[in-house]
Amino acid sequence: MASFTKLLTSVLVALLYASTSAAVPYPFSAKHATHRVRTVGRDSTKIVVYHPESTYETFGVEGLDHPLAKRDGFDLDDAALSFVQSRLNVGEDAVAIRSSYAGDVTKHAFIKQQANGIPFANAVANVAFNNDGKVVSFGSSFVKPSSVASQIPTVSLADAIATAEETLDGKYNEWPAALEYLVLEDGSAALAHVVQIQNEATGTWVQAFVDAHANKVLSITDFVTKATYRVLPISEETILDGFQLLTDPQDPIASPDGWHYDGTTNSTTTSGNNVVAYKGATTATTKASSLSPLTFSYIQDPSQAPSVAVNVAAAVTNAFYVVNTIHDISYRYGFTEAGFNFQNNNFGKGGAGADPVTVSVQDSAGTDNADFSTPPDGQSGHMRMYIFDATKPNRDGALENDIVSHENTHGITNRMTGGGTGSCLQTTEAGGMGEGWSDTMADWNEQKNGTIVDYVLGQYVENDPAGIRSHPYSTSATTNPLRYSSLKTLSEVHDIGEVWANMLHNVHAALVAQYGWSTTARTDPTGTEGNVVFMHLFIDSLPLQPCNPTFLTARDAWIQADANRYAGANKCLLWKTFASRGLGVKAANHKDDTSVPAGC
Ligand SMILES: *[C@@H]1O[C@H](CO)[C@@H](O)[C@H](O)[C@H]1NC(C)=O
Ligand SMILES: *[C@@H]1O[C@H](CO)[C@@H](O)[C@H](O)[C@H]1NC(C)=O
Ligand SMILES: [Ca+2]
Ligand SMILES: [Zn+2]
Repeated sequence: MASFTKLLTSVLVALLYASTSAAVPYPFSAKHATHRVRTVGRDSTKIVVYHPESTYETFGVEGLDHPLAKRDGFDLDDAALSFVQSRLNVGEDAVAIRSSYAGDVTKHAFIKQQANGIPFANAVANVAFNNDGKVVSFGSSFVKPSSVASQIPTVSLADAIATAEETLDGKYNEWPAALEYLVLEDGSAALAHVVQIQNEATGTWVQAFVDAHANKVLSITDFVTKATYRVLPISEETILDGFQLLTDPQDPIASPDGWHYDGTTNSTTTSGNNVVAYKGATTATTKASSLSPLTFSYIQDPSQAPSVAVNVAAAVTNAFYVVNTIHDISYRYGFTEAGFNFQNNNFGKGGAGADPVTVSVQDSAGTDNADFSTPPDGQSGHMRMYIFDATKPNRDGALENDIVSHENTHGITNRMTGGGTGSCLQTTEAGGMGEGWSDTMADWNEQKNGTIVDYVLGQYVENDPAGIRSHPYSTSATTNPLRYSSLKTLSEVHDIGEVWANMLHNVHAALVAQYGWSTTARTDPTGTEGNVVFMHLFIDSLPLQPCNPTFLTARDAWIQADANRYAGANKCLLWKTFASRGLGVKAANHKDDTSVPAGC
């Protein structure tokens, strides 16, 4: 008994420290789960973004009844609202649905806390149900604020916009403004005007929260995931994969009208329902045109600069192909219209349309980089690909499929986590995992057969066999020694992402070793092979996990995704693989644990 009491006390203390600011000594990484420091504007102002920590519970294969379970018929929104009210002991007026949808094995509702009829931006919840109507997981960052600001703004929207434009060095983009509560680190709830600010030249695209009583920028949601590529010494080796002319690569289920019909017209260029790819500033866009009816066959000439016409067309064509292909693959596994994907026309299948991915190839805003902006469902995702200048002639990021896949996957993870808001991978740890998932999608796509090999990203653009990450992704702990505890010393999101991507590389290898390899996994999600199982768990876990997940809650979401789709058949495989890299049952606060549940 005595030891039990002691354990409880130490757990409580750990939680307290984790949620207060100046607790010393505590690992430097303690704030990764709740904070992120953003540097904004001409004066490099630092804004500390705060998200209350999410609690996360999963309920295994059986699931849990919700209060309306006895009722005839199942209404997703009603069931979710009543569950959250009873679980958190809050009234009807404290909860509102943000979005909801049904996937093939789970139904998802995303909920916002509210007060005085005004929603909270950073106090949210998500509930998932299985097809028996049982609750399978529940994430929540709901708060009991110490004080709630008056719901009547004393600062006008116009003044708030002026402040946001000044602080963030951009322009209000006319997307409708909103009034929301924002929980601050001191426990109070501030009232904020929420406005989108953009700056094309600097690549800024943020949602700004301006205090509606004090007229100052309190926080931002950064829609842009930047790729700060590490430049490593140039070696002699060149990696040039051959081009192929593919005929009708579109998936007829995922893209029923092909890649060139946007719901109104058929294009003869690199534009269609899912993707619009072009080179140039937004003022003078150049798409690649088909040479004969829908034939885009431009032979890239590596001896010439990326800027010569044929190389531009080849790069635009390749980016268009890769982004459409990722659309089609992810669609098959659950990133559908209702699941907040990127399409102009949604064919009446739910979600908000008019948001195909726009891809700016050889964007003039920078070099040696790429980025992807993910605003909420209903606004286009935007990818910018740059030229890399490590070689002569320079190389084009749009010709390296893993870089395009990486960027595109930011759109998938930012949309699917948290119900289409684009706001739920904002803390340092969650942003780090965002980088990890993006590398993982490229890794999954480029494996060739049932022998999962070490994977290196970004070899072509840097002309370097070591690529742009610190280690290859590998099942060998010698080749890649990264573990959960590596987060104690890492603070840059790509570095954190490497830890997560390597764990997932190991999960992929373990599943393929167990179940073999499907050569049709990209278009057929019904297979039982390991690479199919892996992609299901990858996509399924995204809407299950809480807003701003940590390694711990994301791991739990994978294990619950397996309970939902495979009745937990891979529970021990998943635990063992995560535990082998320190993310075992008792892992916490970036301390490794290698234990697995009893029975594994
Ligand atoms: C668009 O192209 C497809 C395939 O070529 C064709 O079936 C369809 O009728 C066209 N639609 C319009 C509106 O031109
Ligand atoms: C499997 O793919 C790897 C590259 O990932 C290649 O080296 C190997 O030869 C392939 N094995 C077979 C049996 O095709
Ligand atoms: Ca959409
Ligand atoms: Zn990235």
